[in-house]
Amino acid sequence: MHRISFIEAGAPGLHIFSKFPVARVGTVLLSTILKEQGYEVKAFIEDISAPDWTFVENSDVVCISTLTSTAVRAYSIGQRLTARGITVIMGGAHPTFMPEEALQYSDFVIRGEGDFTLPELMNYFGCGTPAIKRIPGLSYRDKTGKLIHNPDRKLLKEEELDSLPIPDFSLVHNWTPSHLYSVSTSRGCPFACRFCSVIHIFGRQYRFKSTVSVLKELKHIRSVSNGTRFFVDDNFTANRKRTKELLRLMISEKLTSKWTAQVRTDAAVDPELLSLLADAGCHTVYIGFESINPRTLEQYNKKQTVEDIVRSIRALRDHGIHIHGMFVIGADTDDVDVIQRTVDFAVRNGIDTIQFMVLTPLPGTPLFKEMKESGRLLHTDWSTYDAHHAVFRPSLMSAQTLQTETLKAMGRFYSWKYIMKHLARRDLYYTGIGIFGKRTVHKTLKQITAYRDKVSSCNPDNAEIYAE
Ligand code: B12
Ligand code: SF4
Repeated sequence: MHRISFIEAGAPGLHIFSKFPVARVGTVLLSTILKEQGYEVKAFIEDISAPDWTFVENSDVVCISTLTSTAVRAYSIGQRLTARGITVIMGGAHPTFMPEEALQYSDFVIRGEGDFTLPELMNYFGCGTPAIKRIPGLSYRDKTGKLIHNPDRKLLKEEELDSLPIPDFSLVHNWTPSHLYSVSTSRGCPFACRFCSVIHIFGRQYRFKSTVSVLKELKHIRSVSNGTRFFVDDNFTANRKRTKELLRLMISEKLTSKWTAQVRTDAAVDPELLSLLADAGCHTVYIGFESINPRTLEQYNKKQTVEDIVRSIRALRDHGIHIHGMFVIGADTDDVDVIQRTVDFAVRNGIDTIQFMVLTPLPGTPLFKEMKESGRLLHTDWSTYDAHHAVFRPSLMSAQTLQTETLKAMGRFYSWKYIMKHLARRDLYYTGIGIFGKRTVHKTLKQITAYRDKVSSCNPDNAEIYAE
């Protein structure tokens, strides 16, 4: 077992980031861990470029990382490769919650964090130790074909996160230094939003890497690229004291070229933090605003108010930090009017870019359990669980209305006015996003009839439910 391919299965359709593909850290990190163990490894991120199938088909082991929306693609690759006798291992957000389904298309599933489980499995392949039943987090079939789920693996400790290698992006096929660099400085989240699967994979406690090891990674990236960095942490400013320390070090080490990060609205209550973010090169923050409907914020268990949202927008803008606002539409408390008011809100408050997502019950979340148990899921064609399709029966409108109106609202935001405004300022970045946003909406809207047919082919009753 010497040659390994790592594949991040591609997105089923367009989304607002399609033009700027971002690798998930897991793909590159796990590839690096295996390379450091002496394997010949190549990573293929389908959203960046098509895999080199000759290399893949001549690999001893193929690892596949998949989300729910990419699972259909991952399964088709897995099926093709297992049929050729290649050992296939799957991991990531979807197989973690659906290991039995994923094992129909693979030989092994690694649930949760794979940083130690994967090397242990590779050791087992090489020398039979540790015994397979002693590898936590592993699901597989035994010799009799029985499905075995070993106990969960404990989440990595902070010192273990620090011991992981710096992800080597040169392993990524067709990688260029101008691509976005994903950097993870923490894992986990103490909140419990009902639609989110993060805490069910990474736990409810923030686990931070030390500022020393983050700084080392940032210096390494600077030595190989001038590309933008994206801190993929679910909340980059979770521990303000620690973030400030990191930002000060970034400033003193002149690691201030453009970067972006995900934060919550509470980052904006601290003016010192905002100044440091701006001085350290933070160009844009991605914030889950989720809703402008107070009842929906409560339903989502978001633990933030509309006032928090408005205040954070003002404070961030005052510090010259751009905002990518993410909204999730379709709660039982949302009617069509909320969709219209959300786009008005985004325009009025000067949010730079937005993403309107249709509420999507993802396996592993309380929302999924609830929708499944109450028979509200229209189907489980995972390729449409991409937040651009309505896959459940909403309370206050039809599924078709939810889907089309959410897309149209996004189209109203990325309007000709938006595009011309940025063009007049010679801001090609936002002009490009405007054009791409508009095109994404247009293309996705055109596919609605095909989706309606697909939905009704799963169950004839769905046709009525979808459009009722
Ligand atoms: C960066 C990011 C993005 C980027 C890049 C996405 C990409 N390349 O897919 C952007 C912004 C474009 C994006 C878009 C979307 N995203 Co996103 N994203 C993330 C985020 C914030 C970080 C990913 C990351 O690097 N994590 C850190 C590393 C360490 O974790 P990891 O990559 O998952 O890998 C670890 C384990 O999962 C495991 N593992 C992973 N793969 C494999 C494979 C093998 C073989 C093994 C053994 C182990 C293993 O081991 C790794 C190390 O411990 C996560 C949230 C999160 N905290 O992970 C959401 C997350 C992955 N996204 C999610 C979703 C829903 C989406 C969208 C569908 C909707 C949206 N929010 O826009 C789209 C779909 C994109 C697509 N690919 O089709 C969900 C997925 C849940 C699910 N069940 O599918 C997540 C978990 C967030 C959430 N709220 O639940 N996303
Ligand atoms: S949506 Fe964000 S804040 Fe809420 S649980 Fe998920 S990661 Fe945490």
